[in-house]
Amino acid sequence: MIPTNLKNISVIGLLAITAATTEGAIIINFEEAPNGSITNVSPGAPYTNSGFVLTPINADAAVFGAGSGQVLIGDTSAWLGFASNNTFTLTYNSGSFDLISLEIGPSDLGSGTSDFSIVGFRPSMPNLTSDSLGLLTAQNLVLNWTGLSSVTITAFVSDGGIDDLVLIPNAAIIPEPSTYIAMTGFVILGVFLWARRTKANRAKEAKA
Ligand SMILES: [Ca+2]
Ligand SMILES: [Ca+2]
Repeated sequence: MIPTNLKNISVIGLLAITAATTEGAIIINFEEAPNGSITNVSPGAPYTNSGFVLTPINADAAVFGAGSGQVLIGDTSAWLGFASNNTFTLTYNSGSFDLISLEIGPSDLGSGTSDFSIVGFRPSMPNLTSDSLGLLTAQNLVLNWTGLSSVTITAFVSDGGIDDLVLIPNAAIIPEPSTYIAMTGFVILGVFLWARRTKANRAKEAKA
């Protein structure tokens, strides 16, 4: 049986690691767009937020505020919509980034169903790809892609939209594997000290 103290130490260690990996995430949900607004997004006027830039290849795109009359099907909040085959490129202006997840879906400006192709580019590493076919409603796509230099997002078949991008800029202070090793070492040291103290106490009790 694992002593209760030992269990607690392990749980604290795990919590510290979990908190570190989600720290510094940027969520782009387009909710800064005024209600009812439609703001064109084009190659010369890309969408920017917190150092992230979303640039389309043509002007068939817009940020739609809630209540604009157009929706990402299945989601009535503000969103970014674009015509089919209008590829968006996502970059971060201070280095690489991680794309944890995003919402994708068909736009009600189209025929109501769309395919998505998302490609992640990493320096000196193979590209990452994710294809989602026949989307009828918005869905959250978890990617957990790390170390990206850029990502392209394209809707095919019919108009599409995105929302709720969860991103981690790599310029932020994020623990590297060596930090985890150091943290694990710290936990092991704690367990060792606890075990030694328990042993010493037992020895004292035995003598008493
Ligand atoms: Ca939104
Ligand atoms: Ca949403």
